Amino acid sequence: MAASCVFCKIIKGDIPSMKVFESDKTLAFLDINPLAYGHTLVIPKHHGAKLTDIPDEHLTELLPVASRIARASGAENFNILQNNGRIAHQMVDHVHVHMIPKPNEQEGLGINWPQQ
Ligand code: D5M
Repeated sequence: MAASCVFCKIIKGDIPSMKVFESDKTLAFLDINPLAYGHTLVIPKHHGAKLTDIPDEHLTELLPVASRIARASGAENFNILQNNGRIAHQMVDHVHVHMIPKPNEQEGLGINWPQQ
């Protein structure tokens, strides 16, 4: 845990979030500034800024959880994105995997999220 980290505060419950999944080492919640409806972040509870800062055992659930969320939401088209460092557009210094649905215009949202 890092005292000043916004995602550590979400893990502790000090900042509210729309949680999608939680286990002992992983948390997923809706992105506060979504690029698409259902945009979700999957994070390790172990604090580290970049992927290379996190021990392997804390990374094992990230992609399976992102995959499960994409499947459960019904998103047929989606991007998985993980930024490291400012030049790579990382704004929050706690590792996070983005799951960003890509709605099919002809099918509306194409996903099954409840209204926020
Ligand atoms: O993406 C960082 C992402 O984190 C960006 O899409 C906004 C999101 N964010 C920032 N603060 C919050 C809170 N409090 N709740 C939910 N989502 C949040 P990056 O890859 O670092 O550019």
